[in-house]
Amino acid sequence: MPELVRYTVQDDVAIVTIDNPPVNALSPGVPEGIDAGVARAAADRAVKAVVLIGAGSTFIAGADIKVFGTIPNRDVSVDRSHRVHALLRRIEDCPKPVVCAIHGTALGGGLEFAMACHYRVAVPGAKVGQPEVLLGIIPGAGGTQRLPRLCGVATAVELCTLGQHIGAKRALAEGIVDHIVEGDLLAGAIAFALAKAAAGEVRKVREQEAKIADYGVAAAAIEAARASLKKTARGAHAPFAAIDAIAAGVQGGFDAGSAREIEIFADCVLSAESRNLIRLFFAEREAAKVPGVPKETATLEIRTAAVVGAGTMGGGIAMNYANAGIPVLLKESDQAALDRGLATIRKNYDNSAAKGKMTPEQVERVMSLIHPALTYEGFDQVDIVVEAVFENLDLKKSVFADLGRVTKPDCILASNTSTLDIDQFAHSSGRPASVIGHHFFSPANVMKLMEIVRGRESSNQTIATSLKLSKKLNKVGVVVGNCFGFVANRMLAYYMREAYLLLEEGASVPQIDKVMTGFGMPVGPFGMQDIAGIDVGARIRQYLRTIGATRAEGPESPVPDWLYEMGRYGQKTGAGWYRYEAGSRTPIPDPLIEELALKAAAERGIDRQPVADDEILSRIMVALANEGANVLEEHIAIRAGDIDVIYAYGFGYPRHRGGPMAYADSLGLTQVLAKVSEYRARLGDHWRPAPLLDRLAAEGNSFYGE
Ligand code: T1G
Ligand code: NAD
Repeated sequence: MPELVRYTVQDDVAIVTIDNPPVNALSPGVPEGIDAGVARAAADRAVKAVVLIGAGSTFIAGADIKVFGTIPNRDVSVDRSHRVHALLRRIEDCPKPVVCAIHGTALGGGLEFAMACHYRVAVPGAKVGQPEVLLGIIPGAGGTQRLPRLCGVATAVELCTLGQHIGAKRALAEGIVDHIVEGDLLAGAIAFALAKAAAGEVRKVREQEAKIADYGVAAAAIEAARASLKKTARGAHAPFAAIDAIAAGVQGGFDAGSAREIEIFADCVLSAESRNLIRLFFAEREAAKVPGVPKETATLEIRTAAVVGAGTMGGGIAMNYANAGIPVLLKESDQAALDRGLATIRKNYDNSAAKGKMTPEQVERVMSLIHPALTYEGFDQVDIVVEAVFENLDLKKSVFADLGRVTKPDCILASNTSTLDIDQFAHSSGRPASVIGHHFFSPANVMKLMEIVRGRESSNQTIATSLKLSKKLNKVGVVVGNCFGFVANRMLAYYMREAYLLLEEGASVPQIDKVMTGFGMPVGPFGMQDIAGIDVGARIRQYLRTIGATRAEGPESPVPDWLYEMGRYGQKTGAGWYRYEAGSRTPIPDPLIEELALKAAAERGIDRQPVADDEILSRIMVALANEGANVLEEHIAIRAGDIDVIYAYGFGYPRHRGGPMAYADSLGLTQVLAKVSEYRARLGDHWRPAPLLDRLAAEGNSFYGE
């Protein structure tokens, strides 16, 4: 059994080192080891102070998330929490100064252990946070009580409800950290601890009341947070639970607040919301592991890049590279298009600066990394090219033929195509092993998802390099197979099919969008299409008709193409499924859509009737899961978790619901299959159950159990 916590003495200071790779999680044995170390130091007459520090790349990154799945019931959770709270009090009650030395991250239980220490020092690059809400829980080891006492209620509420990690500089300014150590952390922490010992200073955070004393200020911060969460939580409960625990401590004091925290934590950790979010946490890490692509596969260094096409996507993709500090050539077909593309990039950065997210110097630095081009000059030097020209097969094939000619032999050739066959480009380039899809989502500089589309001959090196690069670009990379629309857009076609058909049957555009936002989607299907552009989908349907194909099996509603012919592309033309006042993004329902739906219904011989909200949600979600089952069966997606990660990051699918596949599992696949069969009988054969769904339902299995 490796020693998870080590005890050494240096310069009369006890060093308690946590060594539980990879992230020093508070796995069983770690809290106990820390407890024993501090107790030993307290009893050791030769020791004047204690330093708590992490071995490896980080301090404690929190409780061991894997353990949560083993909590059988509420009583066990409450009992475990009481034991952790008592343990942290023992650390806090140590008569000698206990200093926590932070590098890497101190997250969740890691920050809570740090706050039970009397002082916290950190290196400049350290990060701290209470990200528990991202797992559907709240801080469960006194964080909702000690944090407000260090940084005040407003900041504590912000950190506990948003779950973001903050840097050492801000943590110092907020009073969470007491000192920044430039140079060697351990030496700095020992010096700090000895100074406190010499001064006889021991400070218990639980006794610090100054920052929560003004009840009026605290209550106002709590109410303001509750009000803003009502707009942003999209149905998640944990953020509200975190506020309740903080409020209980502000109103009733540390002990009452701690008791409330323990109760609330128990409710959260056993909730479906937490199960979904924890499953998604591990699914995201699992997505980085691709069967057949060994972990040790050699990757190429990406130091320079190029993007072909500076339109909606090309510009955003170039920004991703510049944001990552990678110089990028941005090539267009003509000066006017190039100027337009650069102007959009500049506007995006100026908007970020206006919101205080970047300084003007930072804007100039990233802009200086984007090099406009009208020729392929310099392409022989770059490590990767991303193609983002019009979604036209022949055009892309000719661009890949050029790229095969002008780039160096090991340059990666990626395409941002939404739907087209990667293997055709690979062939044109003459270097299929280096060709791969890097499918970003609009807006490309914002959305975190990157579908990595492996072609028939994409090499393991190209795939592994793409996965590593996705992290460098601050994206979540998921490897998918090559088929029309890959995973995200292929399933989306069935999501949209049902939305269009429900409209023809009698539902309204605002009703359908309201049902989906009520479920937790950031925007409904029609609002989303108005953002992405009705023209993008229309051009894809036009291309498919030339090859006798459709996006989704079943009746194809003519309404979106009628809007396209009317030049109603959505927000970019001031009208689409909704109307928009000039300069506004607020959707205004348009009676014209009802007229078009009536006309389409008449053409299909449908008598439009009111449609219940339940029917809308069920049809759309069951269609998504059924096609997801086909995508899994065909190995276009490797795991159900990959699909859920794709939908969480690509379309903002509500994370607390786990994703389309986890949601189907929560309904029970027997139920889902019954719904598919019911719709098939009522609506037509296009509702054919996916063979995998059939089999899993028959086995009483689930997508995640598969
Ligand atoms: N528990 C168990 N495993 C963990 C873990 C954790 N807390 N954090 C990471 N791992 C695993 C992860 O699955 C992966 O495994 C490997 O470590 C590397 O992670 C009481 C209740 C720290 C910023 O939410 O945010 O404390 O795939 O790939 O990109 O109030 O991991 O290699 O097998 O993500 O460098 C709160 C979660 C817990 C932090 C590092 N803490 N972790 O990112 O590496 S709840 C968190 C992270 C809590 C208390 C409550 C990140 C990271 P594998 P990685 P990374
Ligand atoms: P767009 O029309 O906004 O931009 C395409 C750009 O390519 C234009 O500026 C055009 O001038 C330029 N171009 C055309 N031929 C060129 C050439 N030979 N050399 C250099 N530049 C050339 O289109 P977009 O929305 O940015 O889409 C680009 C690609 O990204 C398409 O394959 C599309 O399917 C895909 N995509 C789009 C979205 C989206 O939401 N818009 C999302 C994901 C992927």
